[in-house]
Amino acid sequence: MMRSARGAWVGWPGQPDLELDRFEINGIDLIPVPLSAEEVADYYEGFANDTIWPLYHDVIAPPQYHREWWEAYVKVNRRFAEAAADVVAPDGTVWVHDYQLQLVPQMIRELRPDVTIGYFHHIPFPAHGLYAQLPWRDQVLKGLLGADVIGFQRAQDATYFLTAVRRRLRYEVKGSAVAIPTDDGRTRTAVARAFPISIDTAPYLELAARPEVRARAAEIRASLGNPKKILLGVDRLDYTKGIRHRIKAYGELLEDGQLSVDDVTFVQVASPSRERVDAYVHLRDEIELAVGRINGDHDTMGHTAIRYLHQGYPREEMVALYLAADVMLVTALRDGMNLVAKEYVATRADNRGVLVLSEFTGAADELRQAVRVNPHDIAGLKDAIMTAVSMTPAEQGKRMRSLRRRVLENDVNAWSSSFLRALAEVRRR
Ligand code: GDG
Repeated sequence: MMRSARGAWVGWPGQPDLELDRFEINGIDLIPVPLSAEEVADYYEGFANDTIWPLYHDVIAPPQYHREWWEAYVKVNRRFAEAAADVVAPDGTVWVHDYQLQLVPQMIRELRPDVTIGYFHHIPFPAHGLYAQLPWRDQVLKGLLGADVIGFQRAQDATYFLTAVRRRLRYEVKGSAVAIPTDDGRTRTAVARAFPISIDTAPYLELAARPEVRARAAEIRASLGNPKKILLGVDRLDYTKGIRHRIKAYGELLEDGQLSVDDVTFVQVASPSRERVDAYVHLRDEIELAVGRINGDHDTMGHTAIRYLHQGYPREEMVALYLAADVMLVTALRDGMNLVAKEYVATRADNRGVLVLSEFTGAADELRQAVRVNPHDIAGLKDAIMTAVSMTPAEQGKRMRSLRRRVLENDVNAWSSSFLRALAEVRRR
């Protein structure tokens, strides 16, 4: 999309204290914005990942509020806004992404009143009772309202945002439109609504059809001892993903004798994430203790209960895992969308396999034919796992066909086109 729009990509190069000149790659202009090691600690690991992330995910972990983190957030947001304002064409369009940059829309508007500004929020927006905790709640709302279109994953997120706007700022809200008073005594309109994100389906379809990827899936099954059923979880190692709840439910099923390691193996890929944030260090310890206990209690010489992989893999391997899995477990306690659910569905061209999906994911709004779960309800989660493990091929096929139709029709191209269409409509007004 960036290439066809001949756009420039403004972003952090991913290493502290790395100053790079702008450069071009694959026909895209890249504009690096540097961060010092201290800014990575205060702005990124601090305010973005230890204040906003837990607050916006229903305070599953306690958010930390520190004034110096906020100051770093303002400073870095300004740096991004200036970089974007510098490169955007006259009357051009800027599309700002995600919770690390919530002040950028307003900052760009001040620098470049000629441009059209979109913002997309990849994570949930919290209910007002939680949002109100944020010491800088009004500043963040005003930052976001600098955009002409503010996109969320779910209708619920947009509703929570609009409620916060009405209650905190007392701006008039009609449907999805907010009337924002301007300095010259007039009003400007911003639109806030849902644009559920999706995946680029083409590479998943292509990889899933490749003979060597299919052979790798068979090899994975064989290396696990050809169990009757393979359960799979794929997540960044994050407390929002409900990995502990999933492991607990599975461990109890082994304990109760409803499942046996002779028939079933659970593969959990937990890719390393935010390893310098305390909450993530504790989570890793908890999960590894639970996995060690369950494996210690249930493994045999030939079969393992949980094959736990704290590693990242190339996409080919992920697709082979999706193809090898009879049941995909997505049990997030809160998740903006959850792309893993959509990737699993996209790869299942044989219309086999069962998706167990938490109702607290954005994906649950669309993927109605999944086995729905409330991951906090361990008994319900156990029932859902048993339903999935014992589902007939005919029932799997019926559900998977409907899930696939949905994902293949609403892919990431449909998502970006609909967002950009909404922005173009604002511009015409
Ligand atoms: C945020 C929101 C929203 C994971 N491990 C490996 C790997 N992955 C890939 C998955 C998937 C992606 O990372 C994770 O996306 P999710 O959507 O599941 O979750 P977040 O990272 O939390 O993303 C989320 C998303 O933004 C988009 O708006 O859906 O709610 O939290 O694509 O496949 N990929 C490879 N190796 C790994 O080990 N190659």
